[in-house]
Amino acid sequence: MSRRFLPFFVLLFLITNSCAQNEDSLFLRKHYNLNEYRIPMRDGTELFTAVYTPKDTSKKYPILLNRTCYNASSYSNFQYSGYPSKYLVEDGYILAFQDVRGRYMSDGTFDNMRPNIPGNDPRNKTDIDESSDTYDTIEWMLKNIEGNNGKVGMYGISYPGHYTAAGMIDAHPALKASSPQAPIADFFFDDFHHQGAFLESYTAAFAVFGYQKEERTKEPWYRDKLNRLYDSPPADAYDFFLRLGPLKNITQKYHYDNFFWQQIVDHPNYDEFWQKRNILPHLEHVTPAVMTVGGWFDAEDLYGPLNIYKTVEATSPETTNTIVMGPWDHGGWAREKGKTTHNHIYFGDSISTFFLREIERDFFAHHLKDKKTAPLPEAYMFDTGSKEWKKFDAWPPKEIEPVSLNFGENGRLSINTPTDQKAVFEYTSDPKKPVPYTSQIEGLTFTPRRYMSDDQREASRRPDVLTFETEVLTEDRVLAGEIMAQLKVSMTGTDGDFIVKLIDVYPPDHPNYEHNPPNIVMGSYQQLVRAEVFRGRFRKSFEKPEPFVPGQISDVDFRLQDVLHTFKEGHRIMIQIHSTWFPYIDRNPQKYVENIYKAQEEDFIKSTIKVYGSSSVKVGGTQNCCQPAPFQMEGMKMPKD
Ligand code: PG9
Repeated sequence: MSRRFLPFFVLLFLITNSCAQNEDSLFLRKHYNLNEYRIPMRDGTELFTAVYTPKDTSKKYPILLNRTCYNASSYSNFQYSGYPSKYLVEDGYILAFQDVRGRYMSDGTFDNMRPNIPGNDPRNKTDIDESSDTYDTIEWMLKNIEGNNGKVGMYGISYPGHYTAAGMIDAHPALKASSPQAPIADFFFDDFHHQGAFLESYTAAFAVFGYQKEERTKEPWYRDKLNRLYDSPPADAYDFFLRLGPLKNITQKYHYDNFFWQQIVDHPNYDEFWQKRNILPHLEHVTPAVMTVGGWFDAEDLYGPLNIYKTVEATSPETTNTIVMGPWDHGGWAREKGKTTHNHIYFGDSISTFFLREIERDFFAHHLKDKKTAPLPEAYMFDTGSKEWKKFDAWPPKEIEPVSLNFGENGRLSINTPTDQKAVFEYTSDPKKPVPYTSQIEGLTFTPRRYMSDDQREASRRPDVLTFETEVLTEDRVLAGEIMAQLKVSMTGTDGDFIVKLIDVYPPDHPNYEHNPPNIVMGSYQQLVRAEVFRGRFRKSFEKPEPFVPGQISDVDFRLQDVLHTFKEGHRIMIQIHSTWFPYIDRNPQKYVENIYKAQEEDFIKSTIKVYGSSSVKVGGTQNCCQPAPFQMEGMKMPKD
């Protein structure tokens, strides 16, 4: 399709899409009544809750509850954003939207990832947390909302996904179905940090979570703080953040009065502040049926959905527990774009509609309306290489063999065959010329997204990026499950980050996609399948960091998030290793300092890094070697009461 028509089709899509939403809003207004309540919690705090109830009072309906820090009022006065899905609205539910404590129209004080108070029975828990607020809300609604059938479901994407998971802890007996979608599990591994490294690309987002409101409001109270950055947003984030320099300058210039930023600065390690905000250790004896949903290209919360599913599987074997992972970015399944793409890659048509209509709709109808539906598989997973849905009776699947990817001279990557264990691969990492995280010039984002399937050719051509690739595959190779990087490294510096990437290298003659502009050449494209950063100081413990001894060989073992990807015949598998990934990740000074958030300009030094041939990347199945599963990891024990 020539670009000449593109604007017309874009306009047509926007018009039809808004008409569709107007149509759905009209449906909501025609078939639902709306009331707003202030629900008292056990400590007397009132939480604002907007509730739609079906006008047809001849039937009883389940309640679907969404608890959010992003303004329940935005779902009120019959505005319909397309979420929850129109299929749920058409099926008939009591739809409740609640501002969590301390946000918008609710009272109380906001706390990011409010720690769960472990242990006591929810009915007489005196301290409050998100679990007790959910329990009290459900108890109140069952008694005060006419026409409910005594069953409750919860759902939510991202932070609301976290609140859905929190509601599963010491759950109210009426809570029968929970769908945490792209849920945050632990802010030291989701969103703001990845494996101990800080996501500098999230700098602007702090404004949303770092100021207490002074009164009940339906408008964001932090807009002026957000505009400290957005008033004149940089067109090139790489240039902007490089010139901005060390993180201490963010404190001085932008977040000097932001309580959440100060907490991050004061807690650079995985100390009790973070441990007690990790939801995973509390997900025990879960009673509602659970369907966790995530996107393989979710740059914000990928750790969360995968590990909430695995934790429930480990702690609550008697619970119906399903995971759905599709070719989406953060929350991508909630909106139908027609052609499902991520950045330059095309995956198929109407994949979100398939999920909303065939999977999510049946999950809630089965557990809340006793509708007879085909049972969901344990794992409903989209293969991002073969571009098809696959069903497994376990995740990671037991029937797909893991592989060991081993490094050899001349950039050779071998599958399962050991290579030259004595080989040494070397690069010099310069924090003044960090490796860009994206091949595109990206401005200031709330959070970056497109990079998750981006082209890695520019990176692979840099001298500070080690690149290894297999021979051309003579048959399809499916990689499915967990990934563990096992690196043996030494350095001239005393600290360092390691980024490991798993990449699908397209054949030189691969055709371009019509949804891309002509300059996006898919021949020889190096599609990012999975990448993760690890801040080397945490190689022995996330709670107690340690410097490296220059020249001494150290083990750096860390997890990347799971994959399901068929590397097709004619493609190659590639691994890249480097030590900066900017400005997605902040720069490691490479000289060990107690707190990188307070590092000075002069602390940033070049470091020559050696990666030894005995390193490897294990892909597939369950990887328990070297590092236990997240909720079993040292430093993630249940916090002391
Ligand atoms: N998990 C998402 C997020 C949290 C904090 C900062 C930026 C993004 C979300 O709740 O949308």
